[in-house]
Amino acid sequence: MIELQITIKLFLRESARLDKFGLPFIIHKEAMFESLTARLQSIFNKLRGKARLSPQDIDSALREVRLSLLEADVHYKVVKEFLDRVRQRALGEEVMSSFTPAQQVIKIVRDEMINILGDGGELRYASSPPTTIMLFGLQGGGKTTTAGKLAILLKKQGKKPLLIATDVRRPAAIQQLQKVGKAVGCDVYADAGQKDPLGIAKAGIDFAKRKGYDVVIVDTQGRLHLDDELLGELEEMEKALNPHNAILVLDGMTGQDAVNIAMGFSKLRIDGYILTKMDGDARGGAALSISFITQKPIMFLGVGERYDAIEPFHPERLVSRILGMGDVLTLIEKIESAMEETEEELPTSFENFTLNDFLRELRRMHKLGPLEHILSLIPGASNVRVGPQEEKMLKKFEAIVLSMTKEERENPSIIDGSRKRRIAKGSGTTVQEVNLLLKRFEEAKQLAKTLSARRIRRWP
Ligand SMILES: Nc1nc2c(ncn2[C@@H]2O[C@H](COP(=O)(O)OP(=O)(O)O)[C@@H](O)[C@H]2O)c(=O)[nH]1
Ligand SMILES: [Mg+2]
Repeated sequence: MIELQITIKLFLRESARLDKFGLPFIIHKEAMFESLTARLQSIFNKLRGKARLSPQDIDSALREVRLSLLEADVHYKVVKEFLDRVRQRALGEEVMSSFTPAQQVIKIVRDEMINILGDGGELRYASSPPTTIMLFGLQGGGKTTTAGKLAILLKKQGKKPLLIATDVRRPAAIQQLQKVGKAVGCDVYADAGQKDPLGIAKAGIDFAKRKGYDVVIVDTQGRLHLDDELLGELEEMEKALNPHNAILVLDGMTGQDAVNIAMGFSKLRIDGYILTKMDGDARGGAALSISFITQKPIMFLGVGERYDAIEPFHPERLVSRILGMGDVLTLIEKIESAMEETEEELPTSFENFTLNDFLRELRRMHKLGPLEHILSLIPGASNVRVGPQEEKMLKKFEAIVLSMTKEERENPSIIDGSRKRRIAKGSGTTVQEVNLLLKRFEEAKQLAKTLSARRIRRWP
């Protein structure tokens, strides 16, 4: 319990500081589900203004929710089912008699969105290795990239994966997979002389057995459009190999098209989906529709071009992001894992926030990864972005604090003009930058205190 409180405090402090540091530098840019999130937030804000909600209030709010979902390219069947469920519960006793009706409605919307998204799917492992994973999908959907991402995930779990290149039709495809393999440190099985994808896959699996690989990831060929020939070939491979995981990789930016493509692949045994490009301007339609329509789980989300940009699919987290609540759990997890690495004493109070705390926080932030990714996880900051300029500034801040003496860090008020010049010189910065850091530090200190109260109250 105490640990949890500390973690939450840390989170609040991280948010506080990021709010303060991030904002002066931020450039607005489209983030995951930005427009859907903005629409829903404005609908909820209208509801929040009312002490009591009438059935008319709820109906008109739900009409707006309906429009925003359709605009986000959510399948109409899903929209209808979702709204039916929300309406039924929202018109029930629990909301009408509540003292916080808007929050009740939001909670219902949240619950039902999670229901619609279904449970996330997980990889199935073979009792005797190698486990086989086949990635299917149209060309450009992200199969090859995702193969590399999965290899990284598996390696992190202590597994030894092997990538198998079976896309023989496109000449550059094998080289592309080899490049990916190199980038993620995973061996690639390929045979440029072979023209039969099934033959290559079988030989690759044999190779994996002989050489002690635990998992093989088969990258298959795709085309720009679904056709019977492609489907026929892939179906033959899928039947012959009977993989432990048959995964369809879908471009999340294509909205309802992704659902149509999934239905097009229904001749194959598909166990689940990976939605890629969820970092861009994905409107959310694919994610919100596909499991409900096809009754198959989403397993992972691809959230960037880098090979570490993949996340296991957690419906409740995605919903929190869609509703603009930020992805608190993901952030807390990240902070916790950064903490484990630092083994530093836990700061437990907002009261004595010194430059030493500040330094530790700066370092922790570097460990957390690119700032813009962290920002996207924070409630209210989900549509802000930070560029390399700002990252550089944070590094400078770190250098400045490092150039201070112990006394100066504990009591910044003693830092006068000559001390500032010394610090600037020592850290390779300017006096103006030292001043900026001190100003930011004061602001962060103030904000950490006030925000700790505000954020707790923000959501039910
Ligand atoms: N932004 C973003 N780009 C991605 C993601 N996954 C794949 N891509 C990009 O999509 C393009 C096509 O990917 P590729 O793996 O070659 O697709 P394939 O034809 O299905 O093998 C490449 O430019 C990738 O960098 C993702 O999650 N986010
Ligand atoms: Mg490919």
